[in-house]
Amino acid sequence: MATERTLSILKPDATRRNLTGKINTLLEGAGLRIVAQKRIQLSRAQAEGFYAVHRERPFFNDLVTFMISGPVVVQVLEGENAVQKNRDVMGATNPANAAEGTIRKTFAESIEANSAHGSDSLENAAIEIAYFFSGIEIVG
Ligand code: IDP
Ligand code: MG
Repeated sequence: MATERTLSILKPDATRRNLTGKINTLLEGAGLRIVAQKRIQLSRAQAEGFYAVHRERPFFNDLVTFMISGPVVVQVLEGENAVQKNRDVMGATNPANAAEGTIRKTFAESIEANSAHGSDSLENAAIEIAYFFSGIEIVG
């Protein structure tokens, strides 16, 4: 397994409930290292651009509205097998289906307000990281 980088977002439901530290404790506990991080307020256009692959899905407009409902923390995680490891720690998209101890099982409010985002492939991780960070903002 290789060292990878992946994009993580702590969503507005997590910042609103002051859960960023608790969530990052789970990520760091799994061996993922936060090598870049910033708290930002997404504009509608920025959220639409980030989720462009979901444009045709029925939940797209609601998702974008949710993602701009408060600040998010965008961060780059680094570690062995980081893309899959982050997904494993997050758990299934729908918290009702997420395994015990995962971020979404523990903290998510709903299938939409599910506390965390994680890139779904190494290829998408590179695209998503570049959407938010320049090279000099990532300190491994
Ligand atoms: P993922 O975040 O687990 O990769 P995706 O299918 O990529 O899941 O969906 C992106 C985000 O869209 C989810 O994390 C969730 O916030 C939202 N979402 C996904 N499916 C639904 C749905 O059926 N209803 C409402 N929101 C959804
Ligand atoms: Mg996804």
